[in-house]
Parts: sequence; structure tokens; C-alpha cells
Amino acid sequence: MMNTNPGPHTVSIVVPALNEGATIGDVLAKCRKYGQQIIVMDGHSTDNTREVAEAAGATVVLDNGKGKGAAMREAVRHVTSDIIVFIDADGSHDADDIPRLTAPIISGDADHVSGSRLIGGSSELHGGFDEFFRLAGSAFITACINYRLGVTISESQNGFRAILTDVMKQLDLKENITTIEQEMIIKTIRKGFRLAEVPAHEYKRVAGYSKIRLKSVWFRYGYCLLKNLL
Ligand SMILES: Nc1nc2c(ncn2[C@@H]2O[C@H](COP(=O)(O)OP(=O)(O)O)[C@@H](O)[C@H]2O)c(=O)[nH]1
Ligand SMILES: [Mg+2]
Repeated sequence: MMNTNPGPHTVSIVVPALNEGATIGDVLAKCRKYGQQIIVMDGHSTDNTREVAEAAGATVVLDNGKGKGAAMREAVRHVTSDIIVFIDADGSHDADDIPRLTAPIISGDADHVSGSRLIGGSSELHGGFDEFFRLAGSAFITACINYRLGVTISESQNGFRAILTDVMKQLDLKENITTIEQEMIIKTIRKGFRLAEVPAHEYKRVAGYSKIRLKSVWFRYGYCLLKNLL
């Protein structure tokens, strides 16, 4: 269903978090003014993530242990607003960018808006070999999507996005891990929904470490791409 209703919208902010106790408090505090509901999807954290999230007044839901993608899909069942914003708990995204993400949806110009760190800049995507492979892999995937679907998006991997709840439900998402980001982008385009991008700077995570292990997930990225693009 296209977003033809320009009337008042509400926003649910979904924050996937796995051992992000050091940063999630600040993230949630900053999110508060941008949403009516805040849901933290806890990936069975062994630190104080859950306590900090509860103290901040968020609804905390334990994910099913299958990964960030599964957690995002599960979150939809708890959402009460017509717009969902997904934002990471590690401080990589600036909650003050949320209005920029939701604006094209509120104005009725888009159904799904992805924050782009390729046009917004990234302090995390450059430097070592791990970063090189992530940047190269992500650029390759984006090029495949652009070539196959005839679009010109700048990136396909950012976890910072806003989407109409109705559209999220219609995407029929299957991915359990972070491959859900590219799956969301591809299915939005393929199902005829309107995708937009806005610049969003990606900051370096302040504490802890990335949960993505390239060596164990690269194959799934390729498989997910082929499965959804062919
Ligand atoms: N609920 C849940 N959150 C997760 C899981 N894995 C990662 N996250 C969260 O998803 C966000 C992005 O993960 P991160 O490791 O920073 O990935 P990167 O930014 O691509 O390096 C962070 O807020 C993580 O805490 C998971 O299995 N379950
Ligand atoms: Mg991160």
C-alpha cells in the first residue's frame, strides 16, 4: 500500500542491541523526542544492556537468538506506530538525523528511506583490511542492485532507516542476520514501493566491537543477493 495519507504520523523506534550497555543509554535518551514508542530488541546481551534500556523506559524484547535480521522482523509485531525507524545501539547513528529519515515518508514522497553513509560519510568504513573488504563488498552489492533493478542508489547496507510499518509487513522478509538490510532495499524496489536515500553520517562505535564476522557471513551476502536479484 502506498503512503497516500499525509495526516499525522507516529514513529516507533526499534533499536537492535547486543552487549551495547556502554552506549545504549545515550542512544535511547536522544531518540526519545523523535518517537512515541521505543523498542529495544535485545540479542541476549550478557552485559547491562537490558537494565539500561528498561531504566530508559524502552520496551525491551528478547530476540529469538538468530541474529539482527530476525530481531528486526520480530520487532514489527510489537510496533504500534505507522512508521518504524531502525537505529543501532552502538552510537554509530545520530538520532538527530531521524527527522531527515522520516520527512520523505511524512510528506508522502517515499515508503522507505535509507540513511546513506556513502553520501553522509563514514568514520567506520575506512582504514584497515576488514573495512576495505566491507566497503568493497558493499559497493559491489550496491552496483549489482543498481544494474539489475535499474536504480541508482548509493548504498545498501546501512542499519539506519525509516519505513512505513505497512510496507515493512508486506516485504515478506526472510533474512536472520544483517543481510536483512539489502533484502529490505531489494524487496522495496521489486515490490514497487518508493525507496529514497538521505545522507546520514556513520560514527565510529564508541565501545565494544562489531558483531559482524565477515569470514562467517560473506557467503550469506552472496546467496541473499542472488536469491533476491535473479
Ligand atoms: N537484537 C540483536 N541485535 C544485534 C545482533 N547482532 C548485532 N546487533 C546489534 O545491531 C547493531 C549493529 O551491529 P554492529 O555489530 O554494530 O554491526 P556493524 O555496525 O555493521 O559493525 C548494533 O546495535 C548491535 O548491538 C543480534 O544478534 N541481535
Ligand atoms: Mg555498528
